Amino acid sequence: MNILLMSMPDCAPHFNARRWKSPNLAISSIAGNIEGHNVFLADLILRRDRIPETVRELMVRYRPDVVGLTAMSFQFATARRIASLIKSLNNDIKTVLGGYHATLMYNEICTSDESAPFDFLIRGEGDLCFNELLEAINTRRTIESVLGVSFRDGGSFVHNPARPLEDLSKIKIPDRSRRIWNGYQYYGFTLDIVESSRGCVMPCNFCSMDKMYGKTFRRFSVERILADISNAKQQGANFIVFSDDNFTLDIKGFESICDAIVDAGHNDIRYIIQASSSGIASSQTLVEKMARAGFRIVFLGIENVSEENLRLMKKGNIIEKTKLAVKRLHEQNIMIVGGMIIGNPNDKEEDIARNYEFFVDLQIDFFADQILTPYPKTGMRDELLNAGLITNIGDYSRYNCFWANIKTNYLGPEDLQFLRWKYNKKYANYICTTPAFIKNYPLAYYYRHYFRRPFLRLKNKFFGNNVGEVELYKRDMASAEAMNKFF
Ligand code: B12
Repeated sequence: MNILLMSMPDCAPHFNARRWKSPNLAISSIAGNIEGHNVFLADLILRRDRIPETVRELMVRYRPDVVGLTAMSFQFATARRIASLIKSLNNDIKTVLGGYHATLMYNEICTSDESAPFDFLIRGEGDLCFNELLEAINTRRTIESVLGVSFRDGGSFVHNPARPLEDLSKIKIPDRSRRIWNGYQYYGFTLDIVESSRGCVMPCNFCSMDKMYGKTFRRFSVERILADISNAKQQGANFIVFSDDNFTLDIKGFESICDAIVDAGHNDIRYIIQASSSGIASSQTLVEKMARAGFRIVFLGIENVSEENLRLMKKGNIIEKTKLAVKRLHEQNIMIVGGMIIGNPNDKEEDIARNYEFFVDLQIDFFADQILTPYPKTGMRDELLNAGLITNIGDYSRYNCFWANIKTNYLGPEDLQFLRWKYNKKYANYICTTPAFIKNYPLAYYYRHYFRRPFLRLKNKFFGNNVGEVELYKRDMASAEAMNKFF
């Protein structure tokens, strides 16, 4: 059979869709584990400007018998539109939805019109499950025997029992050679994704991960991780994002990976990881090894400067650990993307401002300033629902941490939206001026500081149509609103 796997084109507005074009690891991993079929991978982020036309062309060119779609919650509406388009072109093509939204919301999807364009949903890990589903479609086994699948039976869906977590040693490395387009990038580098582990045991209640893996942690073997890096490099990658939710859950394991990367000579490229402040703060040796292995950017879950807010997120008081983690990373010239969550129940404007000031005091290199989002099935959603603080309950297309879907006890959703914009703008000129940034990217710094910014200032002075703050805000929101309109 011909199998086409697609990831969605939707991009969160605070991601620069022109500079950050990431392949999707889920579909590459599933492709690596399909046996005996022709597989094609389409990351639609690479064709954002002409989605309906592209989908039509894909149907003609690859003639798929089965199409698999992956979607996070904010991408689900697009996945439905694309699946509907496919069905309208050829109703015999089988459509399969997988990923976080399908896993968390299968019951709600399957008991509403939202399921109309889908034949199957896969809940949980799909690497081996999808291949079993293909066997069932080919009548080599019964559909009832495929754990983790929901399928149509007459007018309604049947949900097979949940699939136990996979034995990671059985999952082959992703097949990146099946990608049909080039152009993956991160600010001029060629980007790819590799995973070293699955799962997280931390208690943070805003995160969806434990609904995929439970509170568990499994590591791939070092040999498999090296083979995966090597494969990504062969496909041209020179910047790799590790998909692990928290790289520092197993410090000794992480140190071994750093050593193995150096021994294998894979420290000739750059790596980005996500990590917790507590993990990074716990070992000086680890941070030194990370620097040697090529780890250049750490997405650090700082989240907030307020002890009360950290407690509500079930993070514990990590402020001192954050300071130590930042110091250690910067000593090694590793840059930090600081995760910041604003819009906690008791936030006023001054609390939001304090977070930005805290980030500047710490010389955090890039801000990932996000509005608290009540993701489906999270503990945080239940708490906010009970407190009557969720203002958008059902339109998940806005659940990407950019849009305010909540209010606080003092600020409405419009206030929150505006304040995020206001403080993000206030510090826009600070970004890319930190010592770690200058050491990593001196040319980019000098270009921006001595050429681009003065040029833009002059351009604004002579040709800018001097609009006020409110007008500027409205323009920015309108362009964010338009970003994911594909149909
Ligand atoms: C890496 C990552 C990113 C990367 C890259 C994303 C990409 N292009 O793939 C970056 C940093 C860009 C990113 C950004 C965001 N992310 Co993110 N991300 C992750 C992370 C850490 C790993 C995803 C991954 O690659 N896992 C490895 C693969 C193999 O696993 P998988 O994707 O789960 O796929 C498996 C199954 O889900 C299933 N499956 C998935 N799809 C399909 C499809 C089919 C057909 C089948 C059969 C099976 C199947 O099978 C796969 C193999 O087992 C997850 C958390 C986590 N650890 O899972 C969050 C996560 C997916 N992200 C999340 C979010 C919210 C975002 C942002 C919106 C956050 C933000 N505002 O900044 C942005 C949006 C980005 C955008 N597109 O604009 C949420 C999604 C929650 C939800 N309910 O939708 C997660 C779960 C994190 C969380 N805290 O809860 N992310």
